[in-house]
Amino acid sequence: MPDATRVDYDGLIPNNVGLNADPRLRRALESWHPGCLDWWRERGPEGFQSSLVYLRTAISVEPEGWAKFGYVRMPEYRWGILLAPAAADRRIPFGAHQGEPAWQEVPGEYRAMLRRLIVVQGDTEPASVEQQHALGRTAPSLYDLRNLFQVNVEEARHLWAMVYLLQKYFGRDGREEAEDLLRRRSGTRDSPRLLGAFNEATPDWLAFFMFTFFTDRDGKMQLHALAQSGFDPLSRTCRFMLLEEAHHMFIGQSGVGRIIERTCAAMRAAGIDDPLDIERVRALGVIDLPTIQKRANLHFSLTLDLFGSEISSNAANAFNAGLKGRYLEDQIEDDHRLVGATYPVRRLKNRQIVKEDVPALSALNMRLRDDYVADAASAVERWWNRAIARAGVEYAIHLPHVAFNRRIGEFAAIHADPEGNILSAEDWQRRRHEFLPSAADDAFVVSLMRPVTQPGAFASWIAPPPAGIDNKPGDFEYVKFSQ
Ligand code: BYC
Repeated sequence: MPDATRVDYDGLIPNNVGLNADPRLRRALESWHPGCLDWWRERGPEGFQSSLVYLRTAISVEPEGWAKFGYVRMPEYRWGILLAPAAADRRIPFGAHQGEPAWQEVPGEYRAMLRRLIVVQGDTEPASVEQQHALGRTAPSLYDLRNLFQVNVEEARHLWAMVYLLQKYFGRDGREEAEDLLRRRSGTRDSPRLLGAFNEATPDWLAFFMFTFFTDRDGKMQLHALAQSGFDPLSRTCRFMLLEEAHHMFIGQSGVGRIIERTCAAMRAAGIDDPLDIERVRALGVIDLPTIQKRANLHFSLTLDLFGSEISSNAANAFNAGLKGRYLEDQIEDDHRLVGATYPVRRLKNRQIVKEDVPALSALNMRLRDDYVADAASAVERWWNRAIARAGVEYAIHLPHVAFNRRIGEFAAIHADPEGNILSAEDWQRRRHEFLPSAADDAFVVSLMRPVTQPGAFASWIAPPPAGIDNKPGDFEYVKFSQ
């Protein structure tokens, strides 16, 4: 087995998986690479391809010092294949095979299920880059522009990570799936991305920050669940990806936090006490808090759909097979097989939302979703509501009920308000823009999106960050445009 702590940085593809000793795999990856670059040029960031961007690149798999910072042209970014070091004598932590040695090769009986999980995960990575394609044109600062590009190159690296697994472990059909990952396109009718939220538009920077707050947080939960996998290469890949994911959520929580901070400061300076006095707040060139709440409602509900249905035999099978575990499975104290266990799930019964105990195995999507909701709710308090309270404004952002605005699962059949009260179709149509952004709300946000490209300057609607990336000073030139 190659020494996983040593990263080979000399070849075309930096890696710690011993690519040099595996010519068949190296050829497969090298022949996929040009198509990936074509995809990047076509659907990656629009413009800026020859700009120098101050980016973080993963260079090691040691927790200390795993990345370096420096100016890079994005197409020259070193998209490496990096797996967290193997744990000695790792065992399958859950399911019917619990306690057996972790698989180093694909278990034949679970091949299709495993491939599906890897393909779904892989599909989200290029999808998010496509969704964010045009945002560089309207960045509110060079700092934010650099953060967008950092997210984009790392999502592309995560695509590489899943393509590595497909090409190394799934032969010809893995190679075909790898091609398909470059063929599908977010938001298209003929060849959409696999999961709903990854076909939605990201039309402005508030949407980008909400996406990295809510949807990247789903990424965190799903990667944690896959990091528990008994298929060791998947586990190690996801463990390393989680290192990068943390920064993406930071960008989301601090991004919205900075918007809130700016709004509240402008309201205070103008003597506006009522956050619902939307017209006056908007006239200050900042985003009113109720619009931020509506955007949070939208992105939260779209993201809840990514957890699948309330009752899922797919999730039960993946757990039983030892392929996908629970969040922090290795810290849970139970039998890790869930024999006879139950879990309380909110369900729709006779048009009422009720809690019902169901077999825990079939409720695994909901358990992960509950962990997600708790994580998101605490981040809302910490990053957003504290900023509002600090400014002395009376308002709080709340996460809506899980039945609100759903397309997947039982609640797709009903309409509910953010408190979880069921609404008739007429009431929903009449009131939906109390809860979700209207075309006018969106048009207002888009009207604020003007590029700010002077080092150290920020758009009117967002506060500067308290600290720079890699401790750089406030006027650091994070992106140097091509001449
Ligand atoms: N849209 O049994 P069910 C990230 C399908 S984000 C469309 O309830 P299951 C990132 C489902 O495929 C994390 N279809 O669902 C973030 C199934 O179809 P089949 C991504 C959907 O399978 C930001 C059928 O409905 N990773 O990394 O238990 C930027 C019945 O479904 C949807 C993963 O998701 C939907 N929303 O759970 C960049 C982890 N939901 O198979 C990156 C891997 C369900 O019967 N994926 N369906 O034809 C999984 O674990 C599971 O596939 C899901 C669904 C959790 C997504």
